[in-house]
Amino acid sequence: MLKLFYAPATCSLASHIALEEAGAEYEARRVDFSTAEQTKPDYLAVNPKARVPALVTDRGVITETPAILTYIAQAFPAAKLAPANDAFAFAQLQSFLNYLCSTVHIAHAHGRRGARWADDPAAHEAMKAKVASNMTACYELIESKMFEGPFVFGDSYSIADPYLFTVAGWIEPDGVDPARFPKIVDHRNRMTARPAVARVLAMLKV
Ligand SMILES: N[C@@H](CCC(=O)N[C@@H](CS)C(=O)NCC(=O)O)C(=O)O
Repeated sequence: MLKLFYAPATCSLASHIALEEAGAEYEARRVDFSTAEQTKPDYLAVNPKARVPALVTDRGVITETPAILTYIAQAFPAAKLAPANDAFAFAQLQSFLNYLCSTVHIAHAHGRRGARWADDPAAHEAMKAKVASNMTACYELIESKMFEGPFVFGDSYSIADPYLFTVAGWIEPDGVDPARFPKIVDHRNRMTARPAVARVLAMLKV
């Protein structure tokens, strides 16, 4: 059975929702950030990157949200979470996932994880000070150029949607004005009404 290593209020939410949407049988295993469990030998044996998510499959461990989401979509084709047999549409999907992973998530991380990039507390403050404006620029691009509606790729719900939902949860914590992004906020609200999303959110509250 698949096993997802996750932590609440992190990017692992996207993979968690995708597993539910796919109707996968999986075990969800919480990693306790309050004790820095992600840095302990037992977890490093699963994911030496010391991060969540990590998805354990019968063929090995998958890390990196875009890779996990794509695996879920391809392992459960009946759920139709990614375009099949359409190289361009699949590339567009990858482009969206990778933008969230490599640009938006990194801009967000500069607010809380500045120690990855600098030791100087003044540099941490300088990085924090840029988060709201950098994230605003990212959401502007998504809202105006990337999001088709009602889902990220028009009428087709895909693995891009739980990932956008996850990243849109950072709007307020990152000091971004949600009123500037009506499409993203509307998508976020509609996502919470999906049974798969509601199940995961209820499970995370326990
Ligand atoms: N590129 C990775 C990023 C994973 C990542 O940074 N996860 C964060 C939570 S959102 C984490 O585990 N942080 C733990 C830490 O920094 O100690 C992905 O997209 O899966």
